[in-house]
Amino acid sequence: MSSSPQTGSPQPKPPATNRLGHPMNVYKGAESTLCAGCGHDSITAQLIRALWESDVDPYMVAKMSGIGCSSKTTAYFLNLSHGFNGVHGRAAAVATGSYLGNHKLLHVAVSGDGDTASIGLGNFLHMVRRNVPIVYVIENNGVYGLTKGQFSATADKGSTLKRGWVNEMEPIDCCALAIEMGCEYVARSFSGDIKQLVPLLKGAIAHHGTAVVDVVSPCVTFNNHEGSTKSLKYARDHEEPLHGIDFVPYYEQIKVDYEPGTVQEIELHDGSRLLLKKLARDYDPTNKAAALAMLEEARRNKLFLTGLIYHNPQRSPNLGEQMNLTDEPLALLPDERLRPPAEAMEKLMAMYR
Ligand SMILES: Cc1ncc(C[n+]2csc(CCOP(=O)(O)OP(=O)(O)O)c2C)c(N)n1
Ligand code: SF4
Repeated sequence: MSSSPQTGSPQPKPPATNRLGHPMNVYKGAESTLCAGCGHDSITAQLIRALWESDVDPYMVAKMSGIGCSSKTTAYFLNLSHGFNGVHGRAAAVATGSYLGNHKLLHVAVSGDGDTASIGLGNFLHMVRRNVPIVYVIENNGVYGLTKGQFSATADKGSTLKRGWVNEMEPIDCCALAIEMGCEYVARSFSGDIKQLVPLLKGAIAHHGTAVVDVVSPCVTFNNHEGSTKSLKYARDHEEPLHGIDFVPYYEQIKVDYEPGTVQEIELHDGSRLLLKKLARDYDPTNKAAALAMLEEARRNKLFLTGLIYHNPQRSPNLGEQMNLTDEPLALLPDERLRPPAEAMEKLMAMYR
């Protein structure tokens, strides 16, 4: 006897899919092991959304990173993609090499501010100068998170560490540097600003050359002051361990939603304050000199300017175009097409005899 169709109970809605027919969870990765409340996790969530909404084929992505809490995040999105963790500061270099091997892949590099602005600065600048097509995300928390909070080169002058040390040095502004080096897509945002970050990432994904997205991303370990009952030390001294794992206090992620052209003050987990200024709707991002002047003015007023800071709609050739790369990726060419024939080698050698 056939069972009659059930009536009355609503059918569960199938998950929304993108143009490739994938639900968003196809773009997810492993469970994050970062501290609860870390800004980097918000950026991962926005990257997942931006890749999904951009209909990116997950099998055609290469995720590159160095070493650091930020660099760990490539494991937390796009399970189905290619990925490589390089040495600290070398995301730009390994992504450049990977791009030359297979320029059909979308290259996404995730880096920290220590990674990019200190040890990896030279690599970063040369990636930009060569206009390597890479979505380069800087998860900028002003500290070396993974190695327990030393100042990074983007830390503001006058900011203090948990133990009271004051940063006496001027910060490096990765956006200004990128514009100086010829980058044609430069944006800055805040990790908790979903409305702003997703479209900026989508723009970066669609860009044909290097796209730098510098995202201010709070590190909750700022809150680990001696004497605080939320500190790691306090927790270690007072916890009754159930498992042999580190205790990291739980914090809420900081979320913001504010209008273009306005300033938003944010209190970070350690009680310090950050002033974000969103570029006005009528801001023209195509004027390079004005973009640099705007960044300088923001720096003088201790503001973080957010939005699409610079975009050159007249695109310059990217690295692949400059090098006349074959349409077929080098990685897929058979040996006989990759190796120069014996006569060509002989001719070349003859030139040096
Ligand atoms: C060549 C090299 N130098 C130094 C280190 C030690 N190290 C690992 S992560 C890190 C800093 C990470 O800071 P950042 O790039 O700002 O990322 P975050 O952890 O704050 O996300 C350092 C110095 C290393 N692993 N390799
Ligand atoms: S140490 Fe800081 S940067 Fe690293 S996971 Fe924790 S909150 Fe995030």
